[in-house]
Amino acid sequence: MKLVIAIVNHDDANAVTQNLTRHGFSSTKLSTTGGFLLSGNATLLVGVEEEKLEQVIDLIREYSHSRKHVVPSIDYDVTGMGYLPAMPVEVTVGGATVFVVDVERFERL
Ligand code: 2BA
Repeated sequence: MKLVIAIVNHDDANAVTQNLTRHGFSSTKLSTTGGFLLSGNATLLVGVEEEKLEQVIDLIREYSHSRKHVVPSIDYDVTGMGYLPAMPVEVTVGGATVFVVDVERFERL
């Protein structure tokens, strides 16, 4: 068995989980925060048999969309006067960041 850990945009999370459910996959959604943008995203946990792993990843891919975010940035003023405003930086987020790990043991107790 594998555990898929998928970080997706908060706005895509319900579409991903609903379509996983529709195809017979259980999932758990956690509310998380990205370390760079410090904005909310969602982390999905999906336990799946190895032969169905690619189907799960395909569904996550299908329902996760990439987005562009503009991040304000600041420059340090070398004259020592402090921080200066600088050009905003555009970053592309997602569709999904996916980790797949082996599950040593799975039980429903
Ligand atoms: P954030 O950490 O908020 O990052 C959002 C986006 O900012 C990233 O999109 C990437 O385009 C950019 N970014 C992140 N760190 C950067 C840096 N040090 N310098 C320049 N740009 C940077 P994604 O790569 O699609 O990542 C989306 C979210 O997935 C991340 O949100 C984070 O929550 C998670 N993530 C990505 N890579 C990860 C990793 N190696 N380990 C754990 N979580 C990860």
